[in-house]
Amino acid sequence: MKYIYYLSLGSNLGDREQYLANAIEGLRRHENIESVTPSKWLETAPWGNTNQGPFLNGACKVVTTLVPEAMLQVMQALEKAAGRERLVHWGPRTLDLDIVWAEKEDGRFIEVQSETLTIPHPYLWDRAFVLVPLSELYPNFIFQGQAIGDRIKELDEA
Ligand code: PH2
Ligand code: MG
Ligand code: MG
Repeated sequence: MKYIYYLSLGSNLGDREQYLANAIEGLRRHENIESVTPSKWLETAPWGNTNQGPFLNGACKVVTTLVPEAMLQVMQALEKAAGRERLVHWGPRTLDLDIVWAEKEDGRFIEVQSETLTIPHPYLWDRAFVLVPLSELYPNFIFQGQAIGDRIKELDEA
């Protein structure tokens, strides 16, 4: 059974581009990860806690046999390798990797609700910095009956 994960990537400390590039390389090196397709990176203003520097954000599509909890562990190891320190909730970070959406290879979407993991990501539909790169990888994405392009326009006008 294969899984398709859509990840959001973000960095707003140090060499942001290098942290994102290393994360993509780290995913590609994993023996149980078959393919990794990154979006373009874009610079975004901080959302939520606005008292921090601008982010470099992007998304990537991952095809793998890893189950969600195993995928999360791989991502957390990469965050740790990037020197990620969890000091402030929504605070500055060298590397943040989040699973925002997941499907099985037959296209059925995956829901996870555990202590460590929530899929779909609870703020998926509220953050342009997630949706703009995601739309590049998944232009036909529809969530709660709404097309991703329409949602991006709506957020832009808000
Ligand atoms: N991540 C956050 C909080 N705020 N803002 C932007 N622009 N980009 C992020 O990746 C981001 C954020 C918490 O994960
Ligand atoms: Mg995050
Ligand atoms: Mg995170």
